[in-house]
Amino acid sequence: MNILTIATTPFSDQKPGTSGLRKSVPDFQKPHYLENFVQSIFDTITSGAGGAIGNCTGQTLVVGGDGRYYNRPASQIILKMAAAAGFAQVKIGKGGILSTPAASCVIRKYQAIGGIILSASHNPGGPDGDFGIKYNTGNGGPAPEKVTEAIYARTKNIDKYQMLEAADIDLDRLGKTMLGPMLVEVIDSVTDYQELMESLFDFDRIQTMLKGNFRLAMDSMHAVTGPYATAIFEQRLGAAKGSVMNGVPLEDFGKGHPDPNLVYAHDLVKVLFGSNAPDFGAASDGDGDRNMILGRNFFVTPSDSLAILAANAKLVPAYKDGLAGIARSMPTSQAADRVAAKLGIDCYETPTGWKFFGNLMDAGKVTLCGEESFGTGSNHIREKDGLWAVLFWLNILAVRGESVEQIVKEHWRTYGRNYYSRHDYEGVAVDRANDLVAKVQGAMPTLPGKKFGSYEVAYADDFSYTDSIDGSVSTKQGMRIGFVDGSRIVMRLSGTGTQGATLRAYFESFTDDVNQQNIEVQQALAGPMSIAEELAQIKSHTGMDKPTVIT
Ligand code: G16
Repeated sequence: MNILTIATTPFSDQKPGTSGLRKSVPDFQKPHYLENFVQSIFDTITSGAGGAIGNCTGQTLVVGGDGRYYNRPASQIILKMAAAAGFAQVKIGKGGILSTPAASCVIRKYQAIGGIILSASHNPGGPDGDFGIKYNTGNGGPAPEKVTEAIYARTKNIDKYQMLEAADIDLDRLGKTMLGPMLVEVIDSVTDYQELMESLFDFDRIQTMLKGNFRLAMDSMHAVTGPYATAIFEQRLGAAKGSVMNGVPLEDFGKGHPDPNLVYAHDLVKVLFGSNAPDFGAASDGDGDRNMILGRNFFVTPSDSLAILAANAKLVPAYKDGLAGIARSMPTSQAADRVAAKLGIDCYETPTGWKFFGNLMDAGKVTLCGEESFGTGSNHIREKDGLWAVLFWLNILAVRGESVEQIVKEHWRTYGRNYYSRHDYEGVAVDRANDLVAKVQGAMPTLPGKKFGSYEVAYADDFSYTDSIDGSVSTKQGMRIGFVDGSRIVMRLSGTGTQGATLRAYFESFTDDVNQQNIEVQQALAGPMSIAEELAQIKSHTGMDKPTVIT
């Protein structure tokens, strides 16, 4: 056994964003770039910095990725570095593939100390596309900020990394192999995850529905969920063959943009908004943690979806005894808060990023979590979970026997409707985006009490969050302007893009008047949108007349 020690110098741009380090593939292919970051993860684990575990020796690590371009070579590098770092065992998905929720499931099931997930989520892939890497801790969830900060600190002074000199492992053959002193087990990517899903939902009932007249279309967008969706929906639950669209994972996602929204999931949108549409449509993203839910000619906002799952949770076996609490990210609409209030449970508001839900779930404070960015999940794992959300909806539909649209509209009648939309301005020059933020931040102290037509500002602040479990404080998590009538504007810069800056502007208003619940969304939110333009001069700062994506 020969362990090579390789001298290196730091890269200055390895600060993890909202969800790990995301860069273009050519960035990751630079000599030492991936290795520096992986060694920084291992060094952080060993040093115990930021509350990390304190030891790699003898431990089990999980490795898996979304199958995008560079997943395979990166997996081989990580395996050899893990062997040099002293891990006793690595469990890796076949072909180096595990969806993000499956990786979380495997970490928890086999009590690994953590996992390395290779994904840039919904960002496009291919030789010129994006790649990403993140570290999840032993609870199966994304490393908390104090750990990612410790990893970043290490990347800034790293001077060497270690790697076992060995041949590549055959990642397509299931089973165990020794890599030097370390055991590598190539596991089926689907089995553990499917087993977990069967333990949560009423598969018999869903199967009866899917074998009947109910038609389903699931768009896997040529990304990681293809094999999972085919195994679960078509093979296990009896949906018609072909119900899973774009089900073959491709390294470049078929040149698509695997982001399940109304713009990028155009194949599915065409089917669900076309003639003879199926009863239910869903899409998931590059790494399988996001979901979009559609009914026949009907879009369910992710914020409404969270609220509806919460309101109907008792219909699902795993949640039949009720929920401990709900959590949503700050920009997510307040629809879930209304359900929580009615159920008499707490609703927590956290910054954007799934990592902020982990402590609340570990402490038993919340059962369901959700984000406006097409993420929904529960305490069954510590990641958001696209196919879980689809199964949750199918379970509700099977029990209630109503259409998606009927269920959503009935929800609005009961709880009121939170109109909601997000406008993204992608690829903005970074200094222009920072100017916009500075301008709004500067205006904020003058806003409370100010009137814009019929809208009066109730509060304006930059969101700051104190974790109620470990006391850690995260500041500057998004500018929010709340109005007396319950409407809100939120603006923040995305932490997941790789080119320039992405401005996200979120708009929300509320009505409990059933006669006002069917207005076109952009029209219903026109007031807050024009106030945002007045305050932030979005058009001139971004140089764009309209958003690049509206959801
Ligand atoms: C990641 C995070 C989510 C976050 C989303 C958008 O999702 O895990 O918590 O809501 O990014 O973040 P931002 O608005 O900063 O771009 P994913 O699916 O990309 O891992």
